[in-house]
Amino acid sequence: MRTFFNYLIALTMASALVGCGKQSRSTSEGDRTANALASYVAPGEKDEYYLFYSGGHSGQVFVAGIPSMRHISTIPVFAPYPATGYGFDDESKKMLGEFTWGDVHHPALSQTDSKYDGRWLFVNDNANNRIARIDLRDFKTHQILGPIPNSIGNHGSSFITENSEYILCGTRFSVPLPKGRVADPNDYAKEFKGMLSGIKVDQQTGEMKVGWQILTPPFDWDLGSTGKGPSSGWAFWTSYNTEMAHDTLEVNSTQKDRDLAAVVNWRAAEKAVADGKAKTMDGVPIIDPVEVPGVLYFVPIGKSPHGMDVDPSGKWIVAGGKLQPATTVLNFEKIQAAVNNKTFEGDANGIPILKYESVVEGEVPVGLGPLHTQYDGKGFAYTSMFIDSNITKWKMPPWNDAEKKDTNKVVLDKVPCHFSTGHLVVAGSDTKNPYGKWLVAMNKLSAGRHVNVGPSQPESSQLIDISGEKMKMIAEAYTEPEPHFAQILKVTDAQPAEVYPKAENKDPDAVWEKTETGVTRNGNQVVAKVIAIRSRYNPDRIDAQVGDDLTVHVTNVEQTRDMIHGFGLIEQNVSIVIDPGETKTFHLKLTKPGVFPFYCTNFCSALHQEMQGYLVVRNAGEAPATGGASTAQK
Ligand code: RUQ
Ligand code: CUA
Repeated sequence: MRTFFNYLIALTMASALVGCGKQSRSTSEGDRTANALASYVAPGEKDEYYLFYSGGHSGQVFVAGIPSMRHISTIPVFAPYPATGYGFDDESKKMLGEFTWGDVHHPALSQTDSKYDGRWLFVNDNANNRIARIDLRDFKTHQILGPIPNSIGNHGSSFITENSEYILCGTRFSVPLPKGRVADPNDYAKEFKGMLSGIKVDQQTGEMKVGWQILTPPFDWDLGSTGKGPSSGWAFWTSYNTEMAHDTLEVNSTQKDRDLAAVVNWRAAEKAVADGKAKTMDGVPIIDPVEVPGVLYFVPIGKSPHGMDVDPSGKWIVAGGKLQPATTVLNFEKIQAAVNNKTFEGDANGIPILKYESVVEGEVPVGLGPLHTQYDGKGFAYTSMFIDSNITKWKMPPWNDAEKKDTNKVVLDKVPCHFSTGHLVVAGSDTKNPYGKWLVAMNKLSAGRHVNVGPSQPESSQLIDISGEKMKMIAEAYTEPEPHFAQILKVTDAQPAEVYPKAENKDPDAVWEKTETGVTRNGNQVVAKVIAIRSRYNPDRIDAQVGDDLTVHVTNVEQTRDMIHGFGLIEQNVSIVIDPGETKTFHLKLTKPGVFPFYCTNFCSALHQEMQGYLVVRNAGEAPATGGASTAQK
């Protein structure tokens, strides 16, 4: 009896120690249970939202579920990804071009009437000046546009307009233009130029092309967003380095108390091009806003700003000042009045600067290091605080007189984050009807939030419930590096396909019947048309010679959900993956003799291991032992 009693005490103490040990017990037992249940998605149940988050210089987009925060999919975009065969077949190889990496920062879901329409997701590449389109029908990358001409450092992007007419992009870096021209960085202010680009999106196909560009002084354009409602047709970007410094930016670009943000009338830009007011550089119509007034204005924003986010009503625009303990709230109606009445406080390089006092509604003392602001559509804003490591909730205007006089009064709540939050995302914040409910803080430094896996500490993001008056920290999860911005889409607002229907396969090299398959030769061009089906390839032998150009088309003829087959070719650096109903093609220059087995990489059936075949490569002139197998195999 006594022994049992001691055992119980020991057990209680042990569990208390485990609980209290390294973690802080700031969360009470009851809250722990409630929070766990809030993010718990039981086996067999599904998440309510997709979280699409940027994978930074991994070049990929990651999909997690909310509220579980489980990583459920990786969408390769700017880097090869053997798991889905991306970057190995002809089509994706061609999309990647000469690059094997990109730096994804800001995903944007397509919109119709300022609401997510579930068609596409666009992402920017900060590194190689590109924009990619992911189709939400198959969650795959279908187009990579770029490098965009006259544009270097595509960071301030991809900001989508309210009906997905354009993806708007701003340059982080400035260079002498056109690209390829060399000037001395000492002549930065005179010789270097920044650029804002409008990437036109075809409404039927989603196909992107460069529409027009607006030449700017060499400020470093930063984050931005697009207008809606009253600010429909406008877009906004902050900038740092209004000083136009070209070295030691840490010091030299933080001299002025205020930097200039861009206020762009993109409809006016579109019209200026239609009216023939643009010049052409590198094939793109370019507007010089000094010669075409009404397209670009500047507005001063507190020291080294970062995010600039339009609220769901389209009336308020909030900019975060990294080196100022406040966000600046601009009133679009006042911007419009200042534009119309020419309430300027001088100009910068010939571009009018709107008078700060005439357009600002107030500065909100949200804390230190405000970066980005998101909205719940119920009148509240949430700002990420890099230095303070928290999220601050505050009340949007309209404010009463007391609040206007002392904006401390509109700061309502703070929740600590771990650590140094960069972006945050509220579900649907950039639409006119946010879903609200969930906020994800994407933290820049994890500093020991996970068990130690060595010096490279895994990143972490935190799920916060914003449905109540006070924010509630619910869960924390690993996020793939390097998370920047994200978008949250209600699962029911997308309609992904389960297979590629056979009737929609328009690939001229698709084969569906055994009689259509085979290997043919024309000179040194050898073409194999192969069927993949549980659990074999047809044909399962391809004969060729050293020096041949081999083209292999593989069609997965399955029409059953999740019946994926792969095609891994040994020692030839080939990994393609074919979804049900899909045809994929790869090319190979055969340089060495030998017998190279190929096999299915995706577990497809009990006899998946048996799904294999041979590529037989003889030296040129050596007759095939099987007689004619290299010209026709049925
Ligand atoms: S930036 S942490 Cu690349 Cu989006 Cu703000
Ligand atoms: Cu097909 Cu495994």
